[in-house]
Amino acid sequence: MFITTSKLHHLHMPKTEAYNWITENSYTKPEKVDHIQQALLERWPSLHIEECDDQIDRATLENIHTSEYLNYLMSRETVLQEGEDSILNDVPYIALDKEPIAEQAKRWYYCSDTYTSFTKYIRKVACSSYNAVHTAGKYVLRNWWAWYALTRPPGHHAMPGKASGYCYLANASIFTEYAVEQWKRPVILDIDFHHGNGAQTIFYDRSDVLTCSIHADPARKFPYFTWFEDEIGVWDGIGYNMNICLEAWADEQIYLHSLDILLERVQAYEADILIVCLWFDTYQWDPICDFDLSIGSYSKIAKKIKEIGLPTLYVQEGGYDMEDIWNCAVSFFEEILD
Ligand code: SP5
Ligand code: ZN
Repeated sequence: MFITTSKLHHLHMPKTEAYNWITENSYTKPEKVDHIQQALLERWPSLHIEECDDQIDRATLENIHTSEYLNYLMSRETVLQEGEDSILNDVPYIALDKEPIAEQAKRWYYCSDTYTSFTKYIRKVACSSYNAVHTAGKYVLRNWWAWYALTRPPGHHAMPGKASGYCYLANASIFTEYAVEQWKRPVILDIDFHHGNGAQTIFYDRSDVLTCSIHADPARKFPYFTWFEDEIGVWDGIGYNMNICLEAWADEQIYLHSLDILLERVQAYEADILIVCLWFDTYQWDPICDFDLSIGSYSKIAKKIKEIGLPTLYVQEGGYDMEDIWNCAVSFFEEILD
């Protein structure tokens, strides 16, 4: 297995996020990916790591994102100060469907929550993160069996015109669209604790991409508004979106059983490339999530995914426990690399 990383991710270090009108330190720490990289290198010293910059074709992004949103991301570099994150400076508005002129109101048009901070170099950093996914993905298209995009920021909550849930560019979805252009038949399997609402929204009316997600029931957790089990797609997409929502304290047995159900659907779909939105916020000590998986659970999850036998791109999403996150990663990839 090989790894790509986003060279520029340290340029994005939001300080704060707000929740119930209370400010907390941001959970999206750069150390997260650094520690995982270090742990994987210690375990597999000859691991090949490719660092990616922000040189990515805008047309590739525009397959998924709106032009005005990409312009907004780009304009942060001139609007924001070094080290500034704007969450507390902006007054919350209910956004309507037209870009406001006032700078302090734009945030609510281009972002749907109070956790996701725009920072000065966010365009560069988000492009570098996507580039890591794109670079790894292109190897997988050539049938290399496993590449891991160890990137930051994540992507699976980003919408075509909005940032959300610490995500800015819909990394996995942008690459999936690229894979479809290359005549592939992809599946997105999202095993982050939170629902992969970006991919669901983007591919909801299509049958050329299967989207599957296991996540916390949105009746109690982010992204709250939709993404329940009865959402199975519309028009051509009916039957090509599958959600499994789990209750708090879902343990290994329940989780693996849910994964079996999704993987059965994946196999029936006869995909030729698997894109896994991966991460370890399903871990029992994650500070903002409530599932009950242990470090050893990740080997078992990896084993089931590997048994599908498809060339696989692993895309980094969430994961907020800073003590054990790299143990979870080593446990997962030990199985993949065996
Ligand atoms: C990629 C990803 O995992 N995004 C997750 C976004 C979840 N946002 C919800 C954050 C709420 C954190 N507040 C917890 C307060 C505990 N004191
Ligand atoms: Zn998550």
